[in-house]
Amino acid sequence: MIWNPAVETLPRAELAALQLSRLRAVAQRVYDGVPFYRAAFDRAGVRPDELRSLDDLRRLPMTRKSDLRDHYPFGLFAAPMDRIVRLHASSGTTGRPTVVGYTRADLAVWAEVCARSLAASGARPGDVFHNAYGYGLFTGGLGMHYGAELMGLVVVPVSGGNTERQLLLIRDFRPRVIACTPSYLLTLADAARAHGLDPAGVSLRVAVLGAEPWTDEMRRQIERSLPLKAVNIYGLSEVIGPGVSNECVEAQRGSHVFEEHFLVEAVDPNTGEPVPPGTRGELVFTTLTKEALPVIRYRTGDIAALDPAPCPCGRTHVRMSMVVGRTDDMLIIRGVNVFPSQVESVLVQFAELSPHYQLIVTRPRTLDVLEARIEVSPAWPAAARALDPGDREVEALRERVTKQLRGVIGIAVDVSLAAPGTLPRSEGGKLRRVVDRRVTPGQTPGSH
Ligand code: DLL
Repeated sequence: MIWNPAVETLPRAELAALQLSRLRAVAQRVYDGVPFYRAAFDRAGVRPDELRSLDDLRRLPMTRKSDLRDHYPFGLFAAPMDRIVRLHASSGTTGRPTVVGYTRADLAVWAEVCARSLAASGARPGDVFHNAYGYGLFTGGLGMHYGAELMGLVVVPVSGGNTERQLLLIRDFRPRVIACTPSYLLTLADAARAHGLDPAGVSLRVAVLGAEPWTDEMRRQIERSLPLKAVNIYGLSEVIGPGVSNECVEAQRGSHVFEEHFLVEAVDPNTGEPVPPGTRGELVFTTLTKEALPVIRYRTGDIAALDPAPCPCGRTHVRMSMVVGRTDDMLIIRGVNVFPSQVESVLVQFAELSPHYQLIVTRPRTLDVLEARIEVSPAWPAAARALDPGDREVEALRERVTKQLRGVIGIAVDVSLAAPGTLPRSEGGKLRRVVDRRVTPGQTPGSH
């Protein structure tokens, strides 16, 4: 179902005209109201009234997460505090959180794009909606909440965590739609099985999954274990929260970016130059309507490809591929770029393995070592012997996985198998799958 057909199917030429007039307006607003942007525009030698076509976007300076952090907490706000009605914050990998603000109009836009996302995912008014994204400073819970209310869903604001209670509510309220991180949906599916619940009897038909990287392979795995469609929702706090883009359930070939609010580019992360359609690049967003915290050419660190081709669903808005990684969770191991999603794509090919894994990077002397700890599937007959290195079957599996990983990633990976249920699980939030224990001069070890 298309929630707002007039906008979502707007002919491209009209959409572009709307984008240009909004771009000019937002550029003027930040130039006049936010000293950081005025200085950045001046340094780049560009004035808002010089923006004559959408191509001129490229003349504008880029904004980074560090710029928000440097102006912590409210230094980039473009509206006075008496017009801000909500704050959210995302936990950075290090140090200060990134703080974002919303005016009433911003909240209305946000609810609209989340309603669109839910409708595009296959939710229908009257559906019970189990919202297991975290409520609080994280944008997932409240963002989806108001979008769901706007589109007329029956919202169960369960938030993250307390998996037992979630199962009880799913059994008794019989929601048709769930929203959570993909890793948490797997946690819920595991817990259901452990409680002897038959996944085939689950009422859920639509899962709106995002907030962390996942893959088409993982989607297939989810759709095999539960009788539902797993649909991608993408977003980030700095742009608005969830609802920057969403897959249409009709085609499921990329996520439509809600372009009359969010202008998107894909650029080469090294040069900042645009990459051609269909080529992976770093996504860069300019908000066209945000009042409290507009961002100009905000570098997300997310790597994905854009597809401007018309979509069979009728929506005209450009589609982005699944995010294949972040410029900053991209591990460089012995000079080779490694994305956790590559590891995931290998392990879902093995019926003996579960999708739960952890990557640990160390540097015992001078060379990086990548260790992949992978849980075996409880359904694998040899699962109980997973930790026995002398077991022939276990060792054979380990060798096959090692070989496959080497082929895909291009470097040797030290694989160890773990018993079912022993690796960290999502507690409703984002799961940290990478532990980087390398210490390089001037850098502190951290986890991504
Ligand atoms: O994660 C907003 C959100 C909430 C999106 C609920 C979807 C659902 P942040 O905490 O600011 O905001 O984190 C944003 O999460 O730059 C991506 O790296 C990652 N991310 C979000 N959605 C996806 C996705 C929310 N569908 C960061 N696939 C982004 C891959 C995603 N990565």
